[in-house]
Amino acid sequence: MKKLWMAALCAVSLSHAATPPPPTTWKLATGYRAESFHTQNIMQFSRDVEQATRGKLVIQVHPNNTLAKLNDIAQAVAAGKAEAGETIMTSMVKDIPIAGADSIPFVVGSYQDAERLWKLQRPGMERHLASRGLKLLYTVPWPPQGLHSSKPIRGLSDFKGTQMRTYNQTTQRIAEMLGAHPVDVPMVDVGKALAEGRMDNMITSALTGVENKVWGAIKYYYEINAWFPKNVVFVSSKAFEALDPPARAMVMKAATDAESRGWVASQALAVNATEEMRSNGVRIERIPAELEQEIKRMGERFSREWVRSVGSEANAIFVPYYFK
Ligand code: PCA
Repeated sequence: MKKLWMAALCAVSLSHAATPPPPTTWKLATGYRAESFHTQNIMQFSRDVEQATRGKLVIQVHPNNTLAKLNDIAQAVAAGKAEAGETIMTSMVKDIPIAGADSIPFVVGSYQDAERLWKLQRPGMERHLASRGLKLLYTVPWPPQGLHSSKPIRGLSDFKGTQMRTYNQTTQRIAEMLGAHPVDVPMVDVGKALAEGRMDNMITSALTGVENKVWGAIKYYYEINAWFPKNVVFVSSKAFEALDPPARAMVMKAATDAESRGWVASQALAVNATEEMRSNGVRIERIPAELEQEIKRMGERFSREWVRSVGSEANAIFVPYYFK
């Protein structure tokens, strides 16, 4: 009898020893839809982390502004409302001016240049995020930003008085320079804003056009390749440091993989999205050469304003970008 009891006790304590501790769970907030390629990439990142840590770290993705609004995500993570987040880097420019370096018109004209710029921008971004209690994990660019319009654009006067959709300070300033009225519309509401007649044109990727099926109202798309903005994924330093060193290394490895995967996906989608716009009846055209010159001059004015207002940190990025 005594033996039986002993055996039963051993079995109980063994089963206790075999029960793994509950996983650490991170909530990751993003302002984009679950189907967006950025979010899909985050979901793969989350699966990779879960697999590498054997289920010890679970990252739950909360898409579509449900946990925090796109522009508030960095603050929400810093304040501990979520452990991790993704936002478009330019949403941080008020706090971290160099976050805007990737949205200066006509600086970057290709993915290669975008990558070069990111290498120069990354150390400063890491430092600024760290001082706000955030650890940068990775970035992925949106496809190049083009001009979508309901009417053909032949000259600067075609922008005058139009409702131009904006998504950050850069696009707002550009709308002002063009003499249009800026209308702030989150990416996920673009279809609705078009249907309600609240906007006539916008500068964003063809991919965002496709995701929002803009072809009911948008009839023209001009591939002006204005800039390549990036989304950035980060975690609270506190949550990151609470992991043991092997788990931290696994998160960083998964982040590096997510960055490479995302850059490749963005490039492939850029081509497909323009074709999809075309096959839905949107005319893909070139803007007249003279207008292109005028818009580029505006871009230069914008960069001058930007470098002047940001100062030495801007020079630290652009001097090597242009001269090395
Ligand atoms: N789509 C996002 C940001 C850049 C892009 O291509 C948007 O339009 O809000």
